[in-house]
Amino acid sequence: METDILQKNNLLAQRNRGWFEAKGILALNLVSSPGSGKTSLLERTIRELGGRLPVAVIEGDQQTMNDANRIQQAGAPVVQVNTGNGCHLDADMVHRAFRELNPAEDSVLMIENVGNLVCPSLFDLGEAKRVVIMSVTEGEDKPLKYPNMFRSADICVINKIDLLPYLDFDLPKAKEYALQVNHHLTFIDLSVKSGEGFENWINWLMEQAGK
Ligand SMILES: Nc1nc2c(ncn2[C@@H]2O[C@H](COP(=O)(O)OP(=O)(O)O)[C@@H](O)[C@H]2O)c(=O)[nH]1
Ligand SMILES: [Mg+2]
Repeated sequence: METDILQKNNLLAQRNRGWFEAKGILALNLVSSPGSGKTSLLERTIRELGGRLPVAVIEGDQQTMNDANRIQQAGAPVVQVNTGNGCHLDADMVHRAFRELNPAEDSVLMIENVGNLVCPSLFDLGEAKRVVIMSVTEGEDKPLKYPNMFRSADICVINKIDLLPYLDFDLPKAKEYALQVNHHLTFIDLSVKSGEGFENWINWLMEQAGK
């Protein structure tokens, strides 16, 4: 039964990928533990990109409209998906949210997945790139504990580096562990709060969008 669900999801994800490509939309799937800073990263990205690159957002959470409200305040169109008991977004939810959102051609579609490092790793949403966000308050061993998530990601953002002076977090070790499970992974260290390293994220986004 699990394989059936995943196979069906993969087909729908491929269909999403076709829709995104047809409209020239760069779709990114943001995955992380709760609280690592996904919504904060999106808020600052929307503000910093300004008119350079339109951003639309699909927000996934089990409950509440909180993140959608934050994104709306930041100035981007957003659709909130509540998954109830579900611990991840799937391709069909994204398809329906995408139709409602109807993002502009040549824009970026940010999909904030439900916060946890387990279920979202199994479900392709049709994204071009999967971004795993880790924050320095989480401990450096998370890639070893949740290898599927780090294996399925294309890039790893390490957030909250403003807190490094107050913690024992070993940044090189965290990267070494992540590379053990996925040797293709690349890293962007940044602080959404202070802005340190943020230009590397913006540059990566522009490059992915072909700008
Ligand atoms: N110190 C610090 N706190 C941050 C940073 N980025 C996010 N936060 C805080 O982390 C908490 C969780 O952020 P949020 O964006 O809601 O995380 P999400 O659950 O992954 O969407 C909030 O209190 C943010 O203000 C950062 O770079 N540095
Ligand atoms: Mg959030």
